[in-house]
Amino acid sequence: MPDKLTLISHALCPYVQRAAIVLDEKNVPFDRVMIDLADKPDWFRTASPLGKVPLLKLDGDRYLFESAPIVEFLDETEGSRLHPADPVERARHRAYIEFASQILNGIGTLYNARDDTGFYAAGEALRAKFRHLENALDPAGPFFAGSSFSLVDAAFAPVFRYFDVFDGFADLGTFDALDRVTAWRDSLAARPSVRKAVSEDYPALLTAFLQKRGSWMSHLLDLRSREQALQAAQ
Ligand SMILES: N[C@@H](CCC(=O)N[C@@H](CS)C(=O)NCC(=O)O)C(=O)O
Repeated sequence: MPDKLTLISHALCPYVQRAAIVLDEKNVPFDRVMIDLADKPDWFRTASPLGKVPLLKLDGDRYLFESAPIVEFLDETEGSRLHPADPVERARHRAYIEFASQILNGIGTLYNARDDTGFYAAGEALRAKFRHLENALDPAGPFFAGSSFSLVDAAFAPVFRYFDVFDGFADLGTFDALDRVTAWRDSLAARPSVRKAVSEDYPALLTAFLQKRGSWMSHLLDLRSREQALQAAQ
């Protein structure tokens, strides 16, 4: 293994967070290099065949790309295993990591929706996925598979982080009456590795990103800013 790993990152990327969480869970010290995805440097284009973060720099010119192989590599080479030993359970965990990626796509659909119809339809599609999760979770909690933190938890923590920001200005009701999912969300939010995966200004950075989408969500944020300005003037 190289002396120190480097995680090639972007401040808002949920897939980068997966790798950062796993590195921290395994107590692996690492450096971060931030990429401006609107102006990708040449070395990044060479190292990242898909032009995406995360990349994990091992040493010299050796990079790994794609979050799933990156976290599995870390799981195989560092500390105690976060993936289950049983092959069926492991396959199931991989499937739910993909499920988390599909939810991230749904979150993109939500924040890019141009009007209220598209926005609430995207919200309802997300809620249906969380309704499914309510029954897929180990009822004992606090994590996806019970007492042990797994790679599925590392994949879902960045999903829930979006809703921590959305909750400030949109009443989506995504988790209403989904008690297990809500408890899971709370447990993940309190986990030190999850807290450390982003910088303190993450909520402000995400809000600025959402404001610029020209979408229904941008409109809701605009309404909230106007309300706050009115209240401040009173
Ligand atoms: N399947 C990839 C998804 C990574 C991804 O979508 N990264 C985004 C940022 S969150 C990216 O780098 N986008 C830049 C681009 O597509 O140009 C993974 O799991 O690593």
